[in-house]
Amino acid sequence: MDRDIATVRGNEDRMIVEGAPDSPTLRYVREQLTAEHVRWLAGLGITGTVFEDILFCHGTLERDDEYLLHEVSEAGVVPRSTDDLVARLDLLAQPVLLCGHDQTAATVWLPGGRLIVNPGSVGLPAFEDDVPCPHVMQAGRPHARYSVVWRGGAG
Ligand SMILES: [Mn+2]
Repeated sequence: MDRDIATVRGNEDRMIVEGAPDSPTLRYVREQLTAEHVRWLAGLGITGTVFEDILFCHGTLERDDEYLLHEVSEAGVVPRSTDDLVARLDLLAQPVLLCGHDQTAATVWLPGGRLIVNPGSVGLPAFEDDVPCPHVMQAGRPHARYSVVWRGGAG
C-alpha cells in the first residue's frame, strides 16, 4: 500500500471484502487486517497494467477463481491448449500477460509472440480446491517462487 505497487485483487481478497464465511485461512488473515487494509483491497481491480505493455490478473481476465493456464474438470487438471489460450487472448493489446491463482510457475510463449508468465507462489506450493470441482494443484517443491520479467534488447 505505501509503495503504490501495481496490484490486482485475488479471489481470497474478494472473499475478505465480500465477507465470505470464515475458513481457517480467512479467519487468520482477517485478524491481521485493519479496516484501512480492507478498504484498499476493495478498491483493487481484477486486471492491471504496468509499462503499458504488461497486463496482469490473478486468475483469468474475467474471473479471479479460474486458472488461465490449466483446465479443471472431473477428469483432472490439464494444461490449457494453445488454441484456447490464443482464442482467449487474441484481442489483447499487451504482448505480455502475468497471471496466477493456480500457484504453479510457468512461462508460455504463444504463436505470434505473446508471452504468458505465471510467477508461481511465494507461500502456497500445494493446495486442494473444490472450484469448479475437487482437484489438487502442486508446484512439486516447497520453495517460494517469483519471476523477473525484463525486456530483451541489443547489447
Ligand atoms: Mn487465488
